[in-house]
Amino acid sequence: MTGSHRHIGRPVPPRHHDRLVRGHGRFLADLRAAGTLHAAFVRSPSAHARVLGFDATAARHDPRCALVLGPDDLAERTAPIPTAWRLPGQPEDTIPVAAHTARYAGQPLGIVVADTPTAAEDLAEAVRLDLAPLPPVPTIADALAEHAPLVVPGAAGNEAGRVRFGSPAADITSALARAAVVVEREFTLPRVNHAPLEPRGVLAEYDPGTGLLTVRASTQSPHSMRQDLCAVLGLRADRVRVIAPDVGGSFGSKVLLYPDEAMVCAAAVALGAPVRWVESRAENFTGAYQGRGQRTTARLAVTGEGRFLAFDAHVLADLGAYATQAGSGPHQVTALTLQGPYHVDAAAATVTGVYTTRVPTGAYRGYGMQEAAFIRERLIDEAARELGLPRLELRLRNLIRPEELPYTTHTGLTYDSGDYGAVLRRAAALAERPPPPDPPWVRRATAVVAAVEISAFAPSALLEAFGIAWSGWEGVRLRINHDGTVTVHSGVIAVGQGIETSLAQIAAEGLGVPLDWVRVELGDTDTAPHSDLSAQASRALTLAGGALVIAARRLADRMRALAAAFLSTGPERVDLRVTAAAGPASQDAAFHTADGARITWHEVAHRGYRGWGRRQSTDPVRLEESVDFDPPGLTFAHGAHAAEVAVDLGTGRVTVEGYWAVHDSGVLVNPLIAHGQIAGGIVQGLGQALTEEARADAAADPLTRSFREYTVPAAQDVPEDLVIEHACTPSAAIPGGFKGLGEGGTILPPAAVACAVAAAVPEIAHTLTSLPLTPPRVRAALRAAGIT
Ligand code: SMO
Repeated sequence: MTGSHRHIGRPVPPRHHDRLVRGHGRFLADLRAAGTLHAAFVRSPSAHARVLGFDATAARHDPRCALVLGPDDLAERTAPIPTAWRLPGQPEDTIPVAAHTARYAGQPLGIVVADTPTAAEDLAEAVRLDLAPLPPVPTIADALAEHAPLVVPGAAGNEAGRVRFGSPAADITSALARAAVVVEREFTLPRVNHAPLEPRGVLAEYDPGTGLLTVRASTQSPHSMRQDLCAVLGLRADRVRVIAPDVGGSFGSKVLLYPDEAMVCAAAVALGAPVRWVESRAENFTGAYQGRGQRTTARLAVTGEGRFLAFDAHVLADLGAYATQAGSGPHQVTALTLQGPYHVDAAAATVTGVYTTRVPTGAYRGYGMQEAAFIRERLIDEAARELGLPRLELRLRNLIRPEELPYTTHTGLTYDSGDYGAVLRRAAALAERPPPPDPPWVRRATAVVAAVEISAFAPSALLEAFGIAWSGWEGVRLRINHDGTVTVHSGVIAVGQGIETSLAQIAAEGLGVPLDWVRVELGDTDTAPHSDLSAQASRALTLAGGALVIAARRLADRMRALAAAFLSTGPERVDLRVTAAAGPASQDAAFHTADGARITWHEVAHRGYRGWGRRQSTDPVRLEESVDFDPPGLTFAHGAHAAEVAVDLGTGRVTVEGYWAVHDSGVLVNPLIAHGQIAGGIVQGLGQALTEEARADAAADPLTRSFREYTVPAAQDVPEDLVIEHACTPSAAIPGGFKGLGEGGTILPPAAVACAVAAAVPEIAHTLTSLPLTPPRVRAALRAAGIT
């Protein structure tokens, strides 16, 4: 029973499933503290206005009211939220908590605290705002128009800085000159809402006696929230504790500290009482940062034989009213990953950040890579059409071959491992099936697309090179307790992805103990190792998991050495075996020698704790290991997706009838979790392909404020044939060989669906450059092409 991989690779049901299904989850709205007061916000009804007055007299005189903080009060109590990732030339590097000018509809201008949530909302509505209107700047085009109103007062314009990655301009020019065909298109990737099942929320408790602020928040990143709270509230790090309870989805929307979250904490400090806020769905649609939002001009140059010569793009990024810590980040990643899995003589992209008077944008699952894949794969299809080459053939001709890895792209990314061609061919083969008989008004086709995914977002040196003020390393603390049970602490957190189960599997595997002896504790800055990025960027499993592999190996060796000493033999002569046992612990683990001597795992731990080691040497026996892991470089997962679509020529409705995905995510720790992650990502990506768009009107007022106007995929929208396969090339950079897979599923669906629609209806292919492919948009294209 000592064979390797008893736990890694097993489809163990995720631990949180049973707990959540039975109603034992503890989400923000489930948390109560004695004497909790409730917060509501005074939000700007207008996208752009100066706040001349904030009159809370009526609210303050109401007996239900505990506190009101308006812009002036907040200015006294808070500093702005710092920005960690800036564009060169960006005029601002903070977001105010105290705003005297509203720059987007829904921006929080003040907070009201009362004894019930309803009272807080009533009193917030009773605050009288005196607003002097300023002209709205709803779109990128409006922002860049001549004499456009300024979003940032005193700035030179609405450009929020600019950066360029990739080949020198001369290389692009010479590649273009050699091209037989140059395809150039403008792409529009609209803003989208993350729509997590659980909106945001904060419960802040301040103890005036100890000066300790304890914040429970539906966040993706407790440590960076603590850092930002310290900066905003002027508090010491040792007096601020941030805890993430169960988090019901985040997808990038809970990465950063928001002004309204900071206001809840400021109110708790002011009152010396617990203050809670649970975001409403409407607030989430208007006040939570959005994803994507880009207009990109891009071109692909190819030879007559279909060899790629150049990718070249200019990304205009709609950052919204402020450049958040992750505002330009996704768009920079679009520029960095445009080349994808292909050979090309030159590749370059410029990113220009643009301020508009809409809610800021930031991270969203797929982080700029979905945008890059859509642009690249559509360009390739358009080039294939112009050259008269089969689309799959054109891709296969240009894919980077496995023997060329490691391969460094023009933007300096070094792809480590995988077989891009094998994965693409497999996806194409899976999708092959005879078409059903369709009525004459239906056109049907399949497309196959490919992408490389940045995972294991680190090392710290790389983040520094990109000007990101965050570290990339991840730490774990692994402890064998006195009774032999195991506790893992990590700074990454669970957001529903199952990381607590995967980490338990890695620890159990490395130590050689039963899985249920391992407990994983996450999400508390008081006990977790430091983590800047935590559960973002497909990195939790690779980095915390990699650290855990190292820690478990060290502790396993130490336990073995101890056991051997107790048995008066050498470590190479003892063998750890897990056996069935009677009693509550259904399994037992013991070290055995060939001649029948044995000592249980529990006893080794117990005697180790009793100080046995001290009698042998001056070092105490330490059954705890802390490992900080900063990998040598990025690890790249990759995948290919095939979509079969049916296009109704009458209605313009696109139905995804089949979907096949092949991913190389390295060594899979838990195939069930891997499947769930990728399937969930695919469905989320299909929503962005077909229905999702966070719209606003000409006054920059949000038009999508609920699930009535903003349609996410429901169960009946998931293709009946949704097939996921894995090719597992272990990562050489990550102990354990893991690669990321949290975002992979989301990256390719818009590209796959749009390319399949282009194949089904080539007459409208050139128009398929904007998402989502809603029936009105497709119908308009069909009509313009004279098809309906
Ligand atoms: S978009 Mo993510 O939370 O890296």
